[in-house]
Amino acid sequence: SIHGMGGCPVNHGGNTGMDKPVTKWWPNALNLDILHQHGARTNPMDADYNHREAVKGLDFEAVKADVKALLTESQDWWPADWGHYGGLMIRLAWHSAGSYRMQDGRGGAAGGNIRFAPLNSWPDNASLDKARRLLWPVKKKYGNALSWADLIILSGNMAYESMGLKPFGFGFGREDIWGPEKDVYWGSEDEWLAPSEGRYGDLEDASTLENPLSAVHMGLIYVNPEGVNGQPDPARTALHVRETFARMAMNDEETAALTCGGHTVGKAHGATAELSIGVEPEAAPYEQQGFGWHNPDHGGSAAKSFTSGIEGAWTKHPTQFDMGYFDYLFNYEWELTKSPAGAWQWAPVDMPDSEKPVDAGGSGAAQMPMMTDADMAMKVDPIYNEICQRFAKDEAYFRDTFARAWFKLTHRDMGPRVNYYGPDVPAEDLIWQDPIPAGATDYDVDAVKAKIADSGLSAVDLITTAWDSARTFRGSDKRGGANGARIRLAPQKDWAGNEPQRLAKVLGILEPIAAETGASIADVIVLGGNVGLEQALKAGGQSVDVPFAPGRGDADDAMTETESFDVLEPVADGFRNWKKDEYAVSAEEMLLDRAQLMGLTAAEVTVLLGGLRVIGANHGGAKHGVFTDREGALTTDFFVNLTDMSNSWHPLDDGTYEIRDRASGEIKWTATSADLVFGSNSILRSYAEVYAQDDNHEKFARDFVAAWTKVMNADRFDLV
Ligand code: HEB
Repeated sequence: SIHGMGGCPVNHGGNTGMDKPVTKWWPNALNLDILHQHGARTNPMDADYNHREAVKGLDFEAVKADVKALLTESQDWWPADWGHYGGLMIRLAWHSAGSYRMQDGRGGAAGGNIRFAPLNSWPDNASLDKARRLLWPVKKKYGNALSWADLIILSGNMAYESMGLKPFGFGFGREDIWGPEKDVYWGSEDEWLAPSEGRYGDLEDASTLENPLSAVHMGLIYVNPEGVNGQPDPARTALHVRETFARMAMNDEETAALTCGGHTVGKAHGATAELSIGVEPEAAPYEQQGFGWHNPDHGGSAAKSFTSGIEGAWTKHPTQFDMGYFDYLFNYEWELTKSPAGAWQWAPVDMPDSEKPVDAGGSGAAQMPMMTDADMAMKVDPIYNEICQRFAKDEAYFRDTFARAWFKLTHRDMGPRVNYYGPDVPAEDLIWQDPIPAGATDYDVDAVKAKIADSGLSAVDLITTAWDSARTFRGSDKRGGANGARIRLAPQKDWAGNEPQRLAKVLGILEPIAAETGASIADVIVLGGNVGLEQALKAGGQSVDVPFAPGRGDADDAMTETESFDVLEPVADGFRNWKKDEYAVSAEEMLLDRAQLMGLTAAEVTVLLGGLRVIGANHGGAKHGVFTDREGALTTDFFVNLTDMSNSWHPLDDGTYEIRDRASGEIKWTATSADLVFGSNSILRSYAEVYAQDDNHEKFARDFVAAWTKVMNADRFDLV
C-alpha cells in the first residue's frame, strides 16, 4: 500500500478525496458546512454579478425558439424517439422539480441541483444526463443570463408547447448553484432502491413514510413504477402515489392530471437487458465525460435505449398532447406482463396492431404500448378513477387542470411572483404562491417609531414579535418570513412557539398604529423589533443604526392556504431557547437545520443567539442561557461568561445544565445544550471567542444588527 504503514512516506499532502473527511472520527460533530455552501468561493460569477438584472436582459423569445427547434433536431449520439425529444425533456423537467418536498421546502428545480450528486446519479434519473447535454448548445449560446435551472424547466414547457399543449405560463429567474446541496436529507439507506420498509413505520400505511421524505425508495423521485417493492398491485401503489404527491403539495386532482398528462407523451425504455448497463455518471470513467448508464447495445438506435427497464409508449401518438392516454386506459383491459428487460408492466388485451403506436426508432412497425403499475393506479383507485373519467370526457378541463398543475410543479420553489421574469408570467395570483399585496412606502417612519415607543410595549415584546414573524422564512422554497404579517392569521397566531396570548396582546397594540399611520402591520411589526433593538443597544452602551426598508404588505385569510402553512411551524427555536416537545434530534441539530433554511452563516447564528439571550428573548421568559446580570441590554456577556474559566458547567438529570462559580460553587445561571454547544463545539467556540474578545464589543453590535436585518429582510425579494 502506498499510503499505509511501510509504504512511501511522501504523499501529495492534501485531503482531496471525499472518502476521508477530517471529522469522520466524531460522527456526532455538527455539520456546520451546510451553512457555508454556494457562497462567493463556489460561485464563478463576478462579485457584482446580479442574476436578476442579467435575466432581464435575456432575449426570451429567441431562447424559446432555439429550445423548440432543438427538440426536433435528432442527434446521432442519442437519437430522439420518433424524432422528438419532447418526452425526454418533460421527464427532465419533472424529475428536476419533483424532488421538492413541502415539509422542509428542500429539493426542487430552482437551483439546477440535478446537475450534481446525488441527483445526477440517482437510478431514477437515468438518461437525463443525455437530456442536459442536448440542451448545452442553448446554454452555451445564451450564457450567464440563462441558468441551467431555467433552461431545464423551459425545455419541458417548450416540449409541451411543441406537442400541442398551451402551458399555463413560465417564469425565468432561477439562479444556479455550483455544487451538490449538502443540507438535504434523502434517507438513511446505504443502498440504491433499498426495500421501502426501511423508511416507513408500516409500509401498509403510506402516511408513515419518514418525514420529510417524499419517495418510496432511495434514489427515486416518487413511487416504484413496478409496484410497492417491485410487486405489482395498482390499488396498493395508488396509496403511495397519493402520499408521495401530497408531500409535494399536490392534491388528488393535480396528481392524476400530472400523471396522465405526463404520460400522454414519450415512452419508457427497457428494450435491452439491464445487466449490461454501465455505472451512473458520478461513478463513470473519465472517457464518458459525465455520462453514465453506458449501454453497449445501443448502437445509436432509439429502439435500443434502456432507462427504467420498462418498455413502450402510453399512447398511439406519443409526440402529441392528446386524449390518447385515457383512450387506452379505459378502452382496454390490461394484463400483467414483463418488458424485454424483465420489468413488471401492464399490456393491453387484444389491441389490434392498427391501434398501437409505431416503433420509436423509425421502422414503422407497430409496437406494444404499456401502462406502469402507477398508471394502472389511475384506473383502479376509485378516487383517481373518478377524476380520470371526468378528464376523459372533458378535454378542456383536463388541459387546464394539467397546465396549472405543471406550472405549480415547476414553479413551486421559486417563492413569490416577484421572482418570475419574462413574457409568459401569468397575471393570475395563485394561492400556493402565498400572495401578498404591495404595502405602502410613503408613510412617516419616524412617526410610526415614536408611536411604538410610546405604546407601553417592552423591548422584549417588540423584539420577539418581530423575530417570530420573520423566523418562518426558509430559503429552500422561499416561503415564510415577515412580509404579509401572516403571524396574525391562522394557523400562525395559534402556534405554541409564538406564545399566542402574548402575541395577541402585542398585535392588539401594533395593529391600531398601522391603521393610524398607513404603514402595513407587517412593517409595524418589523419596525417594532427595530425600536426594541435600539433600546437594547442603548442599554448596552452601543449606538448602531438599525436599517429599515418599508413596503411590506398584509395578506388576509383568503390569500392564505392554511394547511400549507402548517409545515412552517417551528417545533423548536434555538434562538429563543425553546422546544415544543422532546425529539429524537437534538436542539442543536434543529437549530442548525433552521439556520440553514434561514440562510444564516455560523457567525451569524452565533451573534444572533448570544445577543437574543442577553436581551431576554427566550420563549416564555425562560432564563436558560441568560448569562448576564444586566438582562435587556445588548452586550457580549453571553460570550464572555461562556468562555470564562471562573465558571464550571454541570449537567442535570432533565438534560439542562447549571453554571456555577468554580471557586464558591454558587449557582450563577442555567443553560440548555443549545447554549453550551457554543462553548463545546470547537467551530462554534471559535465564533463565540470572537464575540467575547475585548476588541469586538462594537463589532458584536454591528454584526448583530446586520444579521437581524438580514432575517427581517430575508423575504424582501422586491428589494433586490
Ligand atoms: Fe413518468 C417516463 C414512472 C409521473 C412524465 N415515467 C416514465 C418512465 C417511468 C415513469 C417508469 C419511463 C422512463 C424510461 O424512459 O424508461 N412517472 C412514473 C411514475 C410516476 C410518474 C411511477 C408517478 C405516478 N411522469 C410522471 C409525471 C410526469 C411524468 C407527474 C410529468 C408531469 N414520465 C413522464 C414523461 C416520460 C415518463 C414525459 C417519458 C420520457 C421519455 O419519453 O423519454
